[in-house]
Amino acid sequence: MLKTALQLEIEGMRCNNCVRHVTEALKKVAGVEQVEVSLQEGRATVHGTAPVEKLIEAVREEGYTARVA
Ligand SMILES: [Cu+2]
Repeated sequence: MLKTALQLEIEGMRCNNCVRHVTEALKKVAGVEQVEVSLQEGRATVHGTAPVEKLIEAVREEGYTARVA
């Protein structure tokens, strides 16, 4: 069941490798059920129960900037 969908603005993604890094980082966060990342929109949609601070932290650790969209 998909409980909530959070939208994050991601800064710093330039190619599909960046998309993969961000996607994998988000998927590793406890409570995340599904992740969609759009390079064009610079945006990630995250489904699940993970707290937003953990998501932002995970993206930051990969070298990108995230904030709630
Ligand atoms: Cu890249």
